[in-house]
Amino acid sequence: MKAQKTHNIYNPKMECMSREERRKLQGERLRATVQLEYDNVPLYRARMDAKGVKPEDIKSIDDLKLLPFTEKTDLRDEFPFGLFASPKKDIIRIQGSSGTTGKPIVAGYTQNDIDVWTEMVARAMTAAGGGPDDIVQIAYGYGLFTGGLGAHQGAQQIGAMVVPMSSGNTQRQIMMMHDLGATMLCCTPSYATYLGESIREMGIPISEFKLKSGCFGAEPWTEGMRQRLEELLDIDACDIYGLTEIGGPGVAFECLEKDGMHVNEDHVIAEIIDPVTEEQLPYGTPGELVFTTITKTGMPMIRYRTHDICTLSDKPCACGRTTIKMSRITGRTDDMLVIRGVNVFPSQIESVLVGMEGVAPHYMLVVDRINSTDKLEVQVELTEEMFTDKVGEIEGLRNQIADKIKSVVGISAKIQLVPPRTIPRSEGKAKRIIDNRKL
Ligand code: DLL
Repeated sequence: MKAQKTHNIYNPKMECMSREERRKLQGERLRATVQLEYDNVPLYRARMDAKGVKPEDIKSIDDLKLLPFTEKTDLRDEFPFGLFASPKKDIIRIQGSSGTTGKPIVAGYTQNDIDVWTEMVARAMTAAGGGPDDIVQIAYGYGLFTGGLGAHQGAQQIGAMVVPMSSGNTQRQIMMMHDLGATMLCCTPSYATYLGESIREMGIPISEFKLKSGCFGAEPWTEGMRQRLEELLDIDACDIYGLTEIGGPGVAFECLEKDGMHVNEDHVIAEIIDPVTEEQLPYGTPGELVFTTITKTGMPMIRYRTHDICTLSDKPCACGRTTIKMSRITGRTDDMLVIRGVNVFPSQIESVLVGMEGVAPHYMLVVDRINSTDKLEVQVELTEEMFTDKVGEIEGLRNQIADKIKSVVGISAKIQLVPPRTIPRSEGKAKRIIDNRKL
């Protein structure tokens, strides 16, 4: 049963204000954020000083381009607390995601930040047709990953009945969804599709479920996947975007028009830049998405480079919200993979392999989507010695690599050990990823 196409709006004042009014608000909030960073975060002060910019130079959002960028590597270098702009006693939550080296990057949230984030998700759930009468099953992972707790807080905020399942345990997930009559589902689109396929395999008619819609994100997906998911579960599937560094899910979300994601612009400023020249690009031109938070106090971010590629649009939406919208993410400018919602960098795999006896530092990551579930295969080249003299040890080596990858990256991978010199060598940038998912 699909959601009724009503356009309920959680915070009409903020979501429907005139563009001019919002720009003014963004300018004021940006200025306050920059001051907070300059006064409290040595890295930002040093970067602004190096560019000759002072907080008082930021008078409106047109001055954003004067400010320095922030990268994921900055979070790693300043790990764990170097980018906090508030005293540690005011930080009430840590969330995290994978960094480039296997060490997680963490973000700290004050009570204010949790409130802001909660409202962003509440807006998303309302836009997907949610309200106090709903039973919301959360099948994003709970823990450092922002998906589970983020969706949980938002669902609670709209007064829904929350079912905090976390991810996995598919049979139990389906049983609860069925018996409790969950009306909304929140998880990655690939897991939702897998749930739909499993329901079919179990032979339970979809008419026995009460699901009507859901907020699906944390990984790239396509219109084709949306159609499949909507058919399988007989729901309206809305996209939801976010990242740990900026505040988790809810940074942008689709309404039931399903035509791009509304950016929560009273809390973040979105820009699209050319990833090479770093110049701002106009609406409609694809480029790298950059966010500046303007209401966070724990770990605000200035011009954070997401490396996600999309377009922005200021075309009006039939739902009545006046915010700009971002398109689906069509790719990334770096080599981060998102597999089953988990961020994976080839460098993490490399850190596991380098120095391990019996393997050469040549590897390839092959990603496939089988039965709607992402599968990672890591092909690893054996050394000549291992291949010819120590064949008996190969099975042990395979298990050792698999265990290490699981503990460093957080997901399991199939390990394929291949003979020496079989992984193609490159003369330029090494190609370490074969992504067969056709996203
Ligand atoms: O994935 C937050 C989230 C949780 C979003 C639940 C939506 C739902 P991270 O683990 O920090 O945070 O990963 C962020 O995931 O830079 C994108 O590359 C990718 N991503 C997130 N949402 C989407 C989406 C969460 N809707 C990284 N479409 C981001 C495509 C997405 N990619």
